Amino acid sequence: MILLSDYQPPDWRVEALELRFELDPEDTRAHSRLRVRRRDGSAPGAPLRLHGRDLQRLSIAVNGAEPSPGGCVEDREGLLLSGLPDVAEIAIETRIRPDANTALEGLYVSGGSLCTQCEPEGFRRITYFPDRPDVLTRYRVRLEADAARYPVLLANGNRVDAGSLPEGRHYAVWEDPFPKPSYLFALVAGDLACVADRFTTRSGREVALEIYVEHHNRERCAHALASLQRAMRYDEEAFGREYDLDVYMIVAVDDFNMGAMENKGLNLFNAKYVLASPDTATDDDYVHIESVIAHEYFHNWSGNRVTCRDWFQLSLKEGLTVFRDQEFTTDCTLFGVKRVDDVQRLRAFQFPEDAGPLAHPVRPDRYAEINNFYTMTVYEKGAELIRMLRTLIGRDAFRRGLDRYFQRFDGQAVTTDDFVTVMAEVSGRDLAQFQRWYTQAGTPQVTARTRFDAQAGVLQLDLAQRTPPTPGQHEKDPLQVPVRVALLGRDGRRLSARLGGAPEAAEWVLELTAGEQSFQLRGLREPPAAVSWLRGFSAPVLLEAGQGTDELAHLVANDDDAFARWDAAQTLLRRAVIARVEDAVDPTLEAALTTAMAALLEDSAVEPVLLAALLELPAHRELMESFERADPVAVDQARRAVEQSLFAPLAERLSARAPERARWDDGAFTAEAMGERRLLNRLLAVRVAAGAEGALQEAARQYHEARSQTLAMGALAAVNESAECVRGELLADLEHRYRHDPLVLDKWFALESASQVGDGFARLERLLEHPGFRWSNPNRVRAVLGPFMAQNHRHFHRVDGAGYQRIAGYLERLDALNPQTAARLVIPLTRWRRLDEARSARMRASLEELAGKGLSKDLADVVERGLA
Ligand code: B3K
Ligand code: ZN
Repeated sequence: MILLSDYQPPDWRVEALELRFELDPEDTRAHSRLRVRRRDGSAPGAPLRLHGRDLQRLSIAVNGAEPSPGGCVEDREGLLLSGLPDVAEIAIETRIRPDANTALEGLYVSGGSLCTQCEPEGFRRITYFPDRPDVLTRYRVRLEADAARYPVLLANGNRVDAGSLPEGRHYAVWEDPFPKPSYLFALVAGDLACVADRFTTRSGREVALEIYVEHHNRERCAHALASLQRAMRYDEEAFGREYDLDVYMIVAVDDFNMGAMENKGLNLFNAKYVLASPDTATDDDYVHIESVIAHEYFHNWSGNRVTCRDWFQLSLKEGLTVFRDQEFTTDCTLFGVKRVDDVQRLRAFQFPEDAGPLAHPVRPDRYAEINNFYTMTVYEKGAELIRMLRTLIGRDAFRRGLDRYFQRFDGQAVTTDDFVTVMAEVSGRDLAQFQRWYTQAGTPQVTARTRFDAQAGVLQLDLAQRTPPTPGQHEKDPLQVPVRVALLGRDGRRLSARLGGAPEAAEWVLELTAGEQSFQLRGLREPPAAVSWLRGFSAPVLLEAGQGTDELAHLVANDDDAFARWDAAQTLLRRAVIARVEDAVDPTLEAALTTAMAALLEDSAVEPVLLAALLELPAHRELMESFERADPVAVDQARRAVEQSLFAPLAERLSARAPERARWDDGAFTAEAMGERRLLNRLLAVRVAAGAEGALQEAARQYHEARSQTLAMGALAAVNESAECVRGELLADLEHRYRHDPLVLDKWFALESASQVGDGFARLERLLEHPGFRWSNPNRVRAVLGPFMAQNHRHFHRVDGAGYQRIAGYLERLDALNPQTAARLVIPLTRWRRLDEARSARMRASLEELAGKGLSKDLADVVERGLA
């Protein structure tokens, strides 16, 4: 177990690093030369730790001589060099086999290329080095390889030399002028097409932008390139951040453990987040590509120029960078609905994490395997903390704080405390209590009640907070929670009032800091018809305000805050599903919902994209969190039953509201067009779910006529739970048409695996035997196993536990190849506490069985915490 409290600064600095690679998939030689210097103030005689893993060491020399046996000791972590003078030059040669590397960490083979993934601890699989983020140094890298097989040779920084070598080989030399930690190192060798453009920074620096892909994909890079240019401009305008090298490169590979990696000047990307054309990528894919491209670009400052002192500080770069990419997508692409999308994701994924056995603080204080801490909590909840800081200190102070943070810590490896300290400094506010958000796990539960004194014109708001216990943290302290509120009058407009001594306003941020606290809004001339709580989702909490159906319906009809309006609808919908799960159908509530939905469908002022969100029921994963324990199949059925009962009476209105299909079927990447397509698909899905006449045929037509993949996929998603033969026909067509296109084929795999109709087990087996299935490709494995667990409730949650057993078996097999991906996919099996007793026992039994199998450290860590 690694503890934050054990942190010690490094005893040695690395002043410069030269690397020379003789690249070959079966036998790569890495020659490394480090100049090290004992750090002032380090313990006298402290040895130098070089991390190393699965390396074959061919030679080592200290100042030109072989070290004595006692001076160089090999242990589980790597090498320990002792008796060194205060300055030394260390030369090491290692041998590695990229083609045998299925973990996809370190140097490995994807397609015909050699590529690397070093964050967090992959560099130690390439060569011996102090592989920790607080050791920053300048890199000079020389790559040598066969010229025909690997015509493209890339590393970080600027290319300073290149040329040919005997025997058909060639070389390139790259220098990165910015000191960096080893996790940001990257190299690529391959036969790749380069799609290029330029960007001129605001100070006039010319930057070459280059995207490298397999030759047949060169036509699919335009969107990624344009996204990069938008992100670069936005970072200058919104955050004052400018790019700093002569070239910015992105390489797309098919085999990648996650989305992308922000290596300095040389990002590596899962091809899924680069390649797009309107017929092979949906609007959601376009939006994700744009946001991942932006995210990795934004890391150039929040992560690379200012990096993390240790991995406990991961959210320093990830929370801040997610916040930055969310802002970008809000301002440039999705506008009002982005917040709704993000909250939906947070509730469906982060809240369950925070409420389950894997809960951990945004800044964890211990870990067994750091790879398992790239979580929704560190990323998305981390971004919520940054957003709350901005809400609390105000936009201007926040922006000044960011400037000061980047300036003060440029070139350093720092902590989340350092970040918050700067924000406290610029705002003059005491943020000591706010720091608890970083150290305390669990989603706070906030309850809110109001009392109106008509005579005095005062509304009293009583708030209380409580954070439930999480593993290792039983007692919780109150947090500083910004609760943004407004009041709506009978006519649906906002009411003005005064909070404390502040001037009259129509929206307020209540700062809840105690366990229980009251606030007064004064000067109200009429009783509020509804309270609009937690506007813009001002804090990542579960808020329960005990509002009645009428009040919520009033918000659904009138609230001018998109999030709060949507949230009011979600609360009503959630209640309707919960009632059905508890066998207590609430006809009044369902009728009120139908009336509210009917009114929304008639209201032309509601933007299509928001309407699509308002018509959507809370996700199954989120609904499961409403119960101590629940039968997941029953929850799914109740959810479907509510959908049907709500929308069946609205069939005609739903068709009448549908945007004109031919007009929007062009794949244009504009907010307007994407909103219309989202609504089209949503209305189709709702009509199919409600069993509306002709809806299935309409879906088939939409699929066959679609020019944009958004509409084709919308049709497939709509029919995927239908037992009619149209489902099979459309899916067979998709598979046939795109059998040579891995990214589209992944979607076919995902649809097949998600569907609950027919024999899901037989289908799952066929998918695993499909000629296109490869255990070594994370995208494909995720496409098959992920949707089965997330959506195929009937099979995954079969009462006899057969679904759990199968998945556990597959994960054991996957673990032998790719521990990181296995450790991620096992998470649904850790949710046994939420299930009804029969299923709970069976899921737990599968997890226990898996625990006994000699697993990788990655998988064992999640399984053990899942059982604890
Ligand atoms: N920093 C990388 C994630 C690395 C994950 C390693 N298991 C991508 C990102 O967050 O931008
Ligand atoms: Zn990131």
